[in-house]
Amino acid sequence: MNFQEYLEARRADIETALASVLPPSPDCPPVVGDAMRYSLTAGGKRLRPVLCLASADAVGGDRALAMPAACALELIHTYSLIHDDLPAMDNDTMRRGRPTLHVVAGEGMAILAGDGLLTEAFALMARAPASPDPSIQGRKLRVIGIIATAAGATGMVGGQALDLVGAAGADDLRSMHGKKTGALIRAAATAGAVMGGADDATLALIDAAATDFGLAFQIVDDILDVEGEPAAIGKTAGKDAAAGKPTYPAVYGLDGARRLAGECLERAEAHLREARLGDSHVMAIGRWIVTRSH
Ligand code: GRG
Repeated sequence: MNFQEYLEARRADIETALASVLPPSPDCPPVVGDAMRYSLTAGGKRLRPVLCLASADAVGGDRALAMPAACALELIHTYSLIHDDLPAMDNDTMRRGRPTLHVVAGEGMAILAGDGLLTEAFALMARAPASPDPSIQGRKLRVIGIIATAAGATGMVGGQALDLVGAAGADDLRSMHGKKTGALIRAAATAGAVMGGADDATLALIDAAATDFGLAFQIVDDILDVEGEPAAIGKTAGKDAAAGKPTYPAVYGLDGARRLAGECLERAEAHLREARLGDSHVMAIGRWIVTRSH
């Protein structure tokens, strides 16, 4: 199966799985369940869940075991976008090609929908996979820890906090983005590998490669913010630069930023080759990250 076919097949699996996740229970009031679904089904790339499943596949694991973590990652990612778009943060009105949730449902409901998505991600991972096998339960617990650390104050929340107060100058751009965007991408790759039963050496190499994927992702995001068409990227373009934030093109120039992204890809490939995963779909995801147009 070539990568495009693989990507389409995994995305279809993920859409089916996500559709069964919301609403979490009949006890969930439709007003918040509908708000959660509005943003979740708005048509994102599903990069993080696809990476999670590809990582489980690459290490020869059972992909189905990684599906709850894959869905949880997308719930957490969607919550982060909803909260990032709030007037108190980036104050964006378009996301994933639709008006942002706070525009259509109000700020309070957008906050609650984000809270609901974040919390449901952990409820989902706690209940699934429900295998009685203690080794599967052990992997599951490890993955819950990996994802919690990546999403929390030492990861995404911490990176967002640094961004919010403008604490990151050009020098620590990489560290701030490593937390804000990179941590969840790393967690996607490592969670999949853990659920797939990877040994520690392979896991470390996948983690190293995914660190470079995360950096490349952010660099390309910054490039698309300069060059991308709003219709293609599904959000307002040029906001970061207009806000005077230090972006990769602003610091390194467009060519310099493109070169940096290419270097990330080369480093990631070296790590994956060392793990004998250079020909895996995980590597193809890295190439997709760098060549994407939205
Ligand atoms: C609010 C705690 C909290 C965190 C927000 C991720 C994030 C932290 C903010 C998003 C700001 C932003 C646009 C960062 C650039 C990188 C990024 C996460 C882009 C959006 O991810 P994609 O391109 O989106 O994977 P889709 O819609 O395709 O899923």
